Amino acid sequence: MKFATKAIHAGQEPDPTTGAVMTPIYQTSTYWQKSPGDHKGFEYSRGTNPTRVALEACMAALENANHGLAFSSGMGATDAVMKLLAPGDEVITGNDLYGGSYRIFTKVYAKYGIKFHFIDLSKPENILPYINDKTKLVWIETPTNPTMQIVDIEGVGKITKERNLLLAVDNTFASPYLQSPMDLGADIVMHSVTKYIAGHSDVIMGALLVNDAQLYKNLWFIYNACGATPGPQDAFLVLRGIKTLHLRMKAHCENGATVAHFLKKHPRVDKIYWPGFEDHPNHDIAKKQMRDFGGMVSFTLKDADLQDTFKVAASFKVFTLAESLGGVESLINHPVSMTHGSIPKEEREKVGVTDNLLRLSVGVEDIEDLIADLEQALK
Ligand code: P1T
Repeated sequence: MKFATKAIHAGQEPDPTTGAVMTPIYQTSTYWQKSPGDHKGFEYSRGTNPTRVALEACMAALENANHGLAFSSGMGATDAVMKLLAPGDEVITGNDLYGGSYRIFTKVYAKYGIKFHFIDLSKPENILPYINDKTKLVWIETPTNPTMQIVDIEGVGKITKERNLLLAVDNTFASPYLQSPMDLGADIVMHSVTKYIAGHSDVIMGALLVNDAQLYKNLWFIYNACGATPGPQDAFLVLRGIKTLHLRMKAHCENGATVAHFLKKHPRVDKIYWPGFEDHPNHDIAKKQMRDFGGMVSFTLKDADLQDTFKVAASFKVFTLAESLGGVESLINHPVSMTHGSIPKEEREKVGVTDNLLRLSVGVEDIEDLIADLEQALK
């Protein structure tokens, strides 16, 4: 099956009891057993719930993976991957990441004896000097949040395969519509489902998608033992949102490209971060591993300090000033004070997360209204 057909049908058979075409919200915590252990495959909803099982199968199909696990947030999914590790293990990751990922690595897992190397991942071979016998996992985000760096998944995957390391890819910014890390050598694909997959800014959820049966078993153990699993209402909302993922992504990409080109010519804009530009440092890799360039665009304001940037951020009328991304509505975010506040100034400034940086999640509204809003706000 191709992408759109999977988005609409994968994991979703008519309900066996009633024939309901849409997967019902199985609002139950527990399930009847005829005699102890004799049940219909469901025992307790922390571990399995039919609405969530349908969603997990659909997300796995979209990522070309054998197994899916839904978590109560993207951070819950990341947390489960970290729990595969033991004190003394080492992780290699990028120097531009969602602030919450940086926070859980440095403030939670470093305390448990796990060492993280935050490095420039613009070339796969950059990881080589950091690999030693304690290295267990390479964690990459591509495109990165918020400076839209592109990491060569296939290149990193070759290195991790040869050395028997796990490769996890946070595919949130691209979505499965634009990029398939499993086909490029990833062992684990992670999503903040909250974003493009759910698509309507009304759910917080995460996911892990894997191929290897033992890895799935290990992650399922953590999922059930630690319990960061979402409820059936949220699973239903995501199943509903996912059916239009392909339609939404086409519109996000089209509007994102128009916005990026508009900003590039604007006299108040200094740097612009969008992988579709030929002069983006890893444009060739983006072209190779992505099917389009997405709806996320970041830029800096020329000669602007924090107060000037706040003023512009608060001047939008169609773009809403808010954290998050990937919903149908356009959002503007100030990373330094909002999503990336937990990254120390000297760390974030090395990769361009400066006081004058703004990040747009370009939605699917009429493009003329988005451009007019940018024009008036930048004045
Ligand atoms: O918010 P949550 O569903 O827990 O997902 C965390 C997360 C993980 N990975 C990436 C790349 C993300 O962007 C996020 C969440 N990001 C935002 C809320 C944001 O505005 O950037």
